[in-house]
Formats: sequence, C-alpha cells, structure tokens
Amino acid sequence: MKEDVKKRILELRELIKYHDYKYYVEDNPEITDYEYDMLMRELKGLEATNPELITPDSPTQRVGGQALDAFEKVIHEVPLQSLNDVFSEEELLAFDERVRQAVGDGVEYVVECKIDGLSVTLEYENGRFVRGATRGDGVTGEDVTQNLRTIRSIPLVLNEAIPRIIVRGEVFISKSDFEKLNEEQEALGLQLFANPRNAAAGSLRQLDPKITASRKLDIFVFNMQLVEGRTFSSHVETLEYMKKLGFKVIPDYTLCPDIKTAILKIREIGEKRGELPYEIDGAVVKVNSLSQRDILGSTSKTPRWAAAFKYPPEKKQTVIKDIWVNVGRTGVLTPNAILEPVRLAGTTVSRATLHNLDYIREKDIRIGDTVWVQKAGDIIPEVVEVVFEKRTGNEREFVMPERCPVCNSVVYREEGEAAYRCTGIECPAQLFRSIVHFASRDAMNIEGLGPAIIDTLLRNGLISGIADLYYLKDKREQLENIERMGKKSVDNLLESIERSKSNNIDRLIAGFGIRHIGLRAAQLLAEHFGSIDELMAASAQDIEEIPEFGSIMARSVEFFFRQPQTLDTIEKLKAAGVNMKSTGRKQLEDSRFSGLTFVLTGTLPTYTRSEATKIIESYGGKVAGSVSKKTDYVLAGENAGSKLDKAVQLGIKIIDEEEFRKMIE
Ligand code: 0OX
Repeated sequence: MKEDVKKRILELRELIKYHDYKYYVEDNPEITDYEYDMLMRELKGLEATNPELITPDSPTQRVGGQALDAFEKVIHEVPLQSLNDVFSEEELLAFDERVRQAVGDGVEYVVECKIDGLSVTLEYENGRFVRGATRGDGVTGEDVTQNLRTIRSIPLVLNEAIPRIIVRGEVFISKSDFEKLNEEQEALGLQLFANPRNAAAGSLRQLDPKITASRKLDIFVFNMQLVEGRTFSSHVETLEYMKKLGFKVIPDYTLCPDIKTAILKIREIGEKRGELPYEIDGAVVKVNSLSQRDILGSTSKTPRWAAAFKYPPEKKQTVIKDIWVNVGRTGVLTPNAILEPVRLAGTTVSRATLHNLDYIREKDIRIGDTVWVQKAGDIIPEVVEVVFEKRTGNEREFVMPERCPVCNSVVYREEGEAAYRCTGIECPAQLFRSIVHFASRDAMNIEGLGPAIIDTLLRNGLISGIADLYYLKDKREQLENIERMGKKSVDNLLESIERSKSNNIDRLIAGFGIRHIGLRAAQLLAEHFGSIDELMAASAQDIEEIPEFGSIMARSVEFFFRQPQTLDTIEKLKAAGVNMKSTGRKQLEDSRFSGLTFVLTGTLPTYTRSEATKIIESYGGKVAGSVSKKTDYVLAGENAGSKLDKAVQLGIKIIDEEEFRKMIE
C-alpha cells in the first residue's frame, strides 16, 4: 500500500515537472490550468497524509521556507565575470581584430541578447538543486536558494543525475508582468519600481520567499560555470546540453561564422528589441570555441573573448499637439506633452514627460513643435529636443497654470526649486498620500489605519479628506458592508480614530504634512504657540522667532495656514472635537537635549543601546556613531572601547547610566 502511494507520488512529481517544463520553459502547455491544479492537489493530498515522503525537490515545496533574518554570503567557486561594453560597429571590428591576432583566423562567434535582469548561479548535485546565489560583486554573492526555488522555470531536478553542475543565468521579469506589478504597487500606495531590472532584483532579494513567489520571475540560463563528469568543446554545445538537462536557455542565440555575420545579427536584434516581451540592454558576442577562449583568457574582471554591444536609445520624431499638467501624489505639477502617437521601442507613445518648466524653457519646447522623443532608461518617454528646422511660426509657448488643475488651489514654486506644487491640503491627486501620512506613526498615530484601508475608504467614497476620518462613525453601516471589514475591525478602527482626537497638537501639526515641517518642528510650533488658533494667526516673522526655525520653514507654515482649503479642514476637525490646544509642558521638557550630541559605548547596566538612543532622541538630542570635537556627552558602560579613550583624549564629558538617569528625571 505504502509502496503504491510512494509510486504515485513519484509519478505525480514527474508529471508536474514535465508540465512545468512545457508551461514555464517552452511556453507551450499541453494541459489546462484545471488539469494541472488537479495533479498538484492530488500530490499535496498524498504528501499531507504521508509527510515522511515529502522531499525538498517536490514541486509542492517551491514556496516552503520561513522568512530569513538576512541572506548568507556565498563565495562563488567560479567568479562571475562581467562584460566589456562596446558602443559601435567599429569597436566590434576592433574586438574581432584583437581576437584573431591572438588565436588566428577562423573564429566563430555566438550572439545572444543581453537580458536586463540580475545574474545568479544555480548549483546542482546529483541532478538536484542545492544552492542558488546572486552575483554580488562577482566573487561574493548572497544565498537566495529559497527564493530561486519559487521560480517555476528553474528545474528542482535535472533530467540527468550528473554529479555536479553550476550554471549562470539572468533572472528577469517580463515587460507586461512588470507593468502589472507596478499597478499593484500603486494601488497599495507602495513605491513603484523604476524598471524591470529593479523589480526583478527587489523581488529576488526578499527575505520572505512568499513575496518572491508572488512575483512572476523568470530566468534565462546562458553560461556553464562548472561541470563535473563531462567535457565540452564549444559554447553552443554547453547551451544545448543545458537545454537537455531541462534549463530555460537563452533563446535565439545564433552561431555566426565571422564578425560580419555577428554584426548583422546584432543589428537585427536592435531592430526588433522593442517587440521582445522582456527588456534587453544590449547584445553579447562571444567566441564559440572553448579552447580559443582559453588562449584569449581574461583581464582581472572581464573575459577577452566576449563583448557587450550597447544600443543607442531609439529616437523618433513626432509633433506636440498640446501640453497638459499632471499633478502627482506629492503635489508636484509635471507638464506632459500630448503627442501625435508614434511607435517607439515596442509601444505606441502618445504622451511624454517634459519634466518641469525649466526644462521646457531651456530646450525652448513649444506646443506645435516637431520634437525627438526617446524612452528614458528605455521606459518613460521623454521629449529630448526640438527639430527647429520644422518650426512654422505657429507654435505656442506653454504657461504654467496659476491654479492646480485638479483642485483649483494656488500653485507655488519655492525658491531654488524647479518644481511647482499644488497647495491644497485636500487635493484629490495627493489625497491618498496625505491621509497615509496623517494616520502614520510620526503624525496622528491612528492604529489600524494603514495604506490598504485608506485606499478602500477612498475607493468606496467614504472619505475625501483627513477631516472625514472623524465623521466615519456616522457611516458605520457602510463601513461594515465593505468586503473584509467585519464589525470587530470597524469597532477597532473607529476607536483608534476617536482616541487620536485627544492627541497633543504637535501630532496634528505634523499630520498636516506642511512642507519642511516634521514631527520635531511640529513639537516646537506646538510648544511655542500653544494652540492651533495662535499658530494660524502667526506671521512668518513670529514663527522665525523659534530658535531652530529658518525663514523657509517659517514661510512654509505661514503659507499653509493662509490657504482656504486648510481653514476649511481645520474647521471640520474642530467641529468633530479634535484637540486644538497643546496639552501642557511635556513638549518643553522633551527638548532638553536639543542641540546636544551623545555617543554610546560599552554595555549599560539596564538600557539597551536602542532604548538609550530612543530616550535621547525623544528629548531632542542626537546620537552619533563616533566621538569627535562636536560630541557633548559620551554615555559609557562596561567594556567601553576606543570611543572612551578618544573621549578622554578630547576632554569630552563622560557619563554613566546613573548620571544619564538624573539628566532625564
Ligand atoms: C545576459 C548575459 C550576461 C558569461 C561570461 C562573461 C559574461 N545578461 O543576458 N552575461 C553573459 O555572459 C557572461 N551572457 C549573457 N547573455
């Protein structure tokens, strides 16, 4: 009986491996997702009732591990070399010249795409995946085995149980999955990835493999780093062998009899690179013969037998039909060119960023101009320059609007800054971000009101500004009807919102998100003015009387409290019963260490280093890592080391925990 179960488990693993290969490597599935799910379900069921039969290479174990605290370092047995870049066909001919001088004529080349991801190694023992690591600096990388196991195109078991093999490949995310990932990040209010490479790297370097598993990472294998029990004479042979083992080998590599043919191939890749489903950052040309490679050898970091050809960014001409201003989440107004649609590096482009007004003036860009557009970092289209020969005289200059196109608040530009900003505290374009900040720990500290809930509240039309949070209690029924918001969580949420009403006003001031005013500055304002009303009545001059305030900060505060939207919001907050007065002198005491720098050394009897740091910072002091003339106190404990010696040398006041306690009593 047990034997039958074992046999079926092995059979299912083989079947799943086969269909994984068909789906993830060949992109040519033979069964439906449903049929595949049924196989997986059966295997999971059998393993659940026979846990002693679970092995790490079972397909059910791809996402198994716990989150790590840190990645272990891995010293690469064979260093991962980098490539010399070339930027023109002349340089390719010169490369070929050098190669032929060393090994004679009759050099074959292999041309491959240069995938824009991050390099990893995969190590197998007796055909089983045992370890995977990032490239790091080429000598030392990080052990990301757990995360690599979640990539379905990486085989856990090879088709041949060879004793040992290490291969190198590039982990990447396709252009379409990258776009989907960024849409999800945006919906959750998380930072967007600048390009697919960053997205792939960020996803692979997650300590929790579940996060990596949720990202659609893929791999192309392109190099055999080490093999035991086999020999090969050419690169193509190694690629074909790795294919046979079950790896997803870099597609469309081409064997070329000479450099001329290689150049034609590189041109061809350049022409179709926009159409590829993944990003490439060039093409690689490699000598095919392994014995010729041996003769050529390597410099300290790069092989003499390979080069990376970098394509210039694709540029196209088109016409600017209009210029619209977009208001970002931070309130920055960005002018965008509305273009006559044009095909560029794989997509149809009908908008391009113009960055800011300075950029437009510097390049003398006008509405109606014919311009060159390209993709910055190969992703975001931008206008690079005007084709002045095509000017007709009918072009119009762009003017920055005086009011925000989204909320009609006044727009302003701070001295020395290129950006124009909207000043509306309830501007819909900035709302999500400003509410997340308002509720955050450094502001009103509303427990349970994180980005996901705020997004839900906004999307369901339950709030349209920070003040609305305090009226949510009248919408209890609607709240409870929202998916995944049970009665209990609604109770908790409303309770923490209610609690925040009695916060001291420093948190409220910090929560407004006034430019240049963080929690510390907000504390000083609360202390100095004692109430929101007093603060609202203050002029920039009054505010500048606070010793730590400069004129930019003071003007920013004055400006903020002169805006109609601000006054409106404050009225609503007042009416809801949000505290508008400073609750005593606690803030004054809090800044007793203001302007003082401490250095911690040795082990204190009761405080940990981070507790002592928190205390010092909460009283307005700073903690530095090393002793200098600027240090005011060295707080020393047992086994204090060189920092203590230095403090003695410089005559800096040394205190122990007891003295420190007296200072904070
Ligand atoms: C790529 C890629 C990177 C092997 C030895 C020196 C460079 N990103 O697609 N590197 C290499 O080759 C290594 N080939 C590639 N295709």
